[in-house]
Amino acid sequence: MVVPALLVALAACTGSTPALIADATPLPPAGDGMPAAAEPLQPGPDEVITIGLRFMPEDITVPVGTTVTWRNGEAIGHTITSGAWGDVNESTGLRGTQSADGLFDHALAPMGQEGDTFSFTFTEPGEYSYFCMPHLTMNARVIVEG
Ligand SMILES: [Cu+2]
Repeated sequence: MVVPALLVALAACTGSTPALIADATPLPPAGDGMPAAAEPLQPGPDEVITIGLRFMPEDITVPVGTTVTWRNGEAIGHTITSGAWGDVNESTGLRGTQSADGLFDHALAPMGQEGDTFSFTFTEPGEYSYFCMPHLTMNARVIVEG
């Protein structure tokens, strides 16, 4: 008596599963806490995207000889300016100091316009800090490994 009853219960449970799935509303894919976008921007290999007044990723590590490309992911201009930055406020993310060193300095056009990408080839190992001149939240590094 016990075994057939259990089989019936399992069958009923299994039988109801497709109906539950069919009734379920599809959930949006889990993100990083970013608002859902029609075309979510993800940096490709050796690529940095400017989005939300940040560089993404803020630290990128590449082998020596790599050409890194920056791509503007929003409708405002940025600069890719090499040089040291520091004294970043932990709560606001704003840097307190900056010092361009002239290795590269490019005005990145808004997304979709001519000049919305910039590439630079790193031929020496080292840590290369850079920032966006007008936006104090935009502070990042390229780490070049030999
Ligand atoms: Cu900027």
